[in-house]
Amino acid sequence: MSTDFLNISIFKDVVCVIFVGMLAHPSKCAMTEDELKDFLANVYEKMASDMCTRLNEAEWNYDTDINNEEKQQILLNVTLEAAALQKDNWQKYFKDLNPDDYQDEEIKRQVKDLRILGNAALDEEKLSELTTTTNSMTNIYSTAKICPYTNINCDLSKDGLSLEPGIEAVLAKSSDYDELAYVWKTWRDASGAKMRDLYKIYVDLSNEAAVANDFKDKGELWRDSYESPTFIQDMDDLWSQVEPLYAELHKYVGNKLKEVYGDKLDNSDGLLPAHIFGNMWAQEWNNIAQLVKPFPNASKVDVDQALIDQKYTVLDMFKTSDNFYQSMGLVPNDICYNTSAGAMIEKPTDGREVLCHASAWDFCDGQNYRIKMCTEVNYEDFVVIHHEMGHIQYYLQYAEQPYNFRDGANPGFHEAIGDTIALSVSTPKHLQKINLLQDYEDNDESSINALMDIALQKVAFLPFGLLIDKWRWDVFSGAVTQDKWNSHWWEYRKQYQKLKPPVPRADPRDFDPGAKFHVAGDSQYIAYFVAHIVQFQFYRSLCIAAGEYNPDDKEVPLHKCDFYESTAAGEKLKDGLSLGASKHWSDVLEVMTEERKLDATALLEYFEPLYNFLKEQNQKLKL
Ligand code: X8Z
Ligand code: ZN
Repeated sequence: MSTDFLNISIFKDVVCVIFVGMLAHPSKCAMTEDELKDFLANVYEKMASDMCTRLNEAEWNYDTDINNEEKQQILLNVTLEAAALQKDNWQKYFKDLNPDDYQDEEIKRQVKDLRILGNAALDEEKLSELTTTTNSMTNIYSTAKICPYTNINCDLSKDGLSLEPGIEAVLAKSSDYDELAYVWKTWRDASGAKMRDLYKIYVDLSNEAAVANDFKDKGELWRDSYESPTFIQDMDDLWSQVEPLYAELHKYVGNKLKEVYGDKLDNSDGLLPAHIFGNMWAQEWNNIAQLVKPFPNASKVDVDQALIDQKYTVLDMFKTSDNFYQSMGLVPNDICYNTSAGAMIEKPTDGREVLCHASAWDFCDGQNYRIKMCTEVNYEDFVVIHHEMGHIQYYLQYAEQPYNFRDGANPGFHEAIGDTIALSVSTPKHLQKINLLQDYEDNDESSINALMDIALQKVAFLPFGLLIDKWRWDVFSGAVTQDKWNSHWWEYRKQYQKLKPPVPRADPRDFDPGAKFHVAGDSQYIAYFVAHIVQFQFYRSLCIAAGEYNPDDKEVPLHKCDFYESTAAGEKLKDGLSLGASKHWSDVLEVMTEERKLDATALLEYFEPLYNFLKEQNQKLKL
């Protein structure tokens, strides 16, 4: 979590008049290059960092005790205080700055950033309403509970299941078609449907803030962080590259699920019901791996069992992940999972309601970094730990950058780092090294099984990663009106994921997008789509650096590379991460991969053996 989450950055309230004597146009209060450099380094840096620390502390305290009204009030107060200060200083010093007036590339980049006020552009009353609205949606999402299938008229306060771990566990483990449909529907009734009216307030106020920042709407403001005038087209082009692979996976998995569910499952329209993929949003399908395994008799990866057998604790999983990062010569991550230093790595049992969705925090003081996660001992969470550790490693690597550059090269880079590491960790080769996989025989069949496991996470995710923000861009721009919000959502679910709802949906009763954390929580999502593409570019490059992959030697496929203990790979990663946001992401990508564009070729290279297998199998189905 950084202050961008609140769209606020803060600097010291210095008095403009101190610069006036030196300025050519004192009325505008613009600073010369030297003055601005001096101001940013010696005044703004500390002030912005201190306020960022205060905001993160207030946010942390609230997120880890969300029914505490006092903490909610403190968060609101700090948010308003920060915004008022930011706005005041923006009016005095930054609003008239023009990047073209400066020579130094880094100063130009900082000026571009400083000119954006974000939500602080709203007056106090409206900012207060927007903050309260977003907090209320997050609160609804985090405290929503449903009755168990076996006791549908339960007393929610006593027997209600929350998303983590209760509801997610049902989704992951049950293959009772009707139970899954019940859980799928009741979760949406308890979460999304309850925030539809709040979402309208949120959209209107967010748009108002965006317009005050000279953007057409909030979607355009969000897309600005990707610094690409063709961003929407870029995303569509990436989707075109990967869609054929997704289509084969969808077809193969659909046929396997048909074998499991028989007549209950009607896929005659080419669409599959969204509730049988082991995940509330069908965004990752790894929990149904056992149902769709291509070669059930070949060796398979069952890390869940190994973790249990070896009596792993949550802390052990964090230490194992940290060990991987350190093996590459990266900075130890131990502070972020140290509960005495404030981290929350398990769901509290003291009655507090917390926001369980995993996150990694930078407290902007160069000392405090924390993970907040309701971790369970299973392979899925082991992978999420690596994801969160990637955020922390990024924070640590760019800690020496100025405040404005302590950020990802773009939001997708931030989401990709831990996933890149997890790609290496998830290879059977590595899992054997750390003893989480035994009796594994490496052959063509087990390789396809292993690759399928990764495809169920990564390929299955792609259309979901794209469609959430496609939908929000349409909402923010007004291309879809409130009376069609939910049906528009399902048009995209059908078009991209080829999924349909298991029970009828209707506007205005239902609001299914709100049943997803990032929609309720005002967190942009296209970053994950970008991350799912670029992590394969990173992975391929690190594999080459580690001497684990040679693109000209087809004998050793990309998906078998493990760069554990490779300091050469570690150096490559450091070179990119330490730049933070100081350069355009194309430049950072070049440092890390020698490529300048987002491109799915590395992803396709990685999955090539599986793609060929799926095409061949699906072809047989037709005959
Ligand atoms: O939200 C997350 C991370 C925290 S940044 C756990 N992810 C997305 C999600 O859960 O929907 C990681 C993958 C996609
Ligand atoms: Zn993340």
